[in-house]
Amino acid sequence: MHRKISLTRYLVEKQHNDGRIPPELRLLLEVVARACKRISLAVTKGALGEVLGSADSENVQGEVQKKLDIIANEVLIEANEWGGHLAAMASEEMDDIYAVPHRFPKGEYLLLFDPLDGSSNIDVNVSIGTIFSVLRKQNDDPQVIDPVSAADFLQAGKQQVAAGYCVYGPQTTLVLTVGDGVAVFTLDREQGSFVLTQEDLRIPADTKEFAANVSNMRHWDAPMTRYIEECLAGKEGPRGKDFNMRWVGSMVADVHRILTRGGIFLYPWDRREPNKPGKLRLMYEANPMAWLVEQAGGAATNGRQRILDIQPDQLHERVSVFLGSKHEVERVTSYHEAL
Ligand code: P6P
Repeated sequence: MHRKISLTRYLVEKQHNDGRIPPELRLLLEVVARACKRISLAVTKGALGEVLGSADSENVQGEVQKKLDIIANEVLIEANEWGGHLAAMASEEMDDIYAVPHRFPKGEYLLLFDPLDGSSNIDVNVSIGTIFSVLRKQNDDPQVIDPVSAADFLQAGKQQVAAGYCVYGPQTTLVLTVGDGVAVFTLDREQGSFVLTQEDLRIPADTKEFAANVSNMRHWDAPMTRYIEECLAGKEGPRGKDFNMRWVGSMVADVHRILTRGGIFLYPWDRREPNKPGKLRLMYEANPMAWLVEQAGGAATNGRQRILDIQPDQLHERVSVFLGSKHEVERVTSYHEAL
């Protein structure tokens, strides 16, 4: 039975015992966790909190925003802007970056987030979540007074110093990595704190479970179609085993299942919008999830390249995502490379 300690103690130990994270990063992670607790409270109110439904506005992606999308975004901004640990923030819900206002102290970290991923599930009471990624501002020369810009965020995912998500499901669960494995914290609502419930998550290299929106099959290119058709062919087919399918339509919920019991998540390019490399966003969905999956022994590619090696050109750029059990990701990636 592993130790039951709070998130705060876990982070203090990472800071003092392992020298893994500096105090400002520990503060940042505690503030993000506190914001997730507030978002969880708003989410669980549902119709009683008058937080369901559309906000009658669109985000930078051209997607209709839900009221909770905007609430979650505001909670994260307000919780993090005054602490002195950040230079700026970037969000799926905001066109440009949010530089910490002059009235507040500045730090060296850059926080990126999808404040409420899977929001199409909000009104039907299916798990949703907050995804976050932390980078360090590169030119942190105190003499350099230049204002932070979107260009500071355009770093490959392998530059992340922390990444995680909070899934608002039957439990509210925070999953985090600072580069030495993946830890899971469950919210104890009576204490009001996140408690460590799993350490060193490991994803099995093999799986019989895939997560894809198969209704898009006619729009896929050949390697993706081949991979899924082979899974559907089951034990009579080339894979020689039957597969199961799970698709929540909420990346946080699908990735949490894969981190917990294995599987492969696939969201490829498709010909509905051929100019977009995929649906999911690189900086605040694919990168944090890819790092978590790799830290748990899995793999994450865009079909041809390790996601964490991709050098971003734009803050909101999209990417194809294949992540989860290592051997399956390697297989579907090899099908793309064979093209
Ligand atoms: P589709 C949610 O909108 C999201 O960005 C991810 O959380 C999820 O995995 C995906 O889109 C679902 O996409 O096309 O199946 O609705």
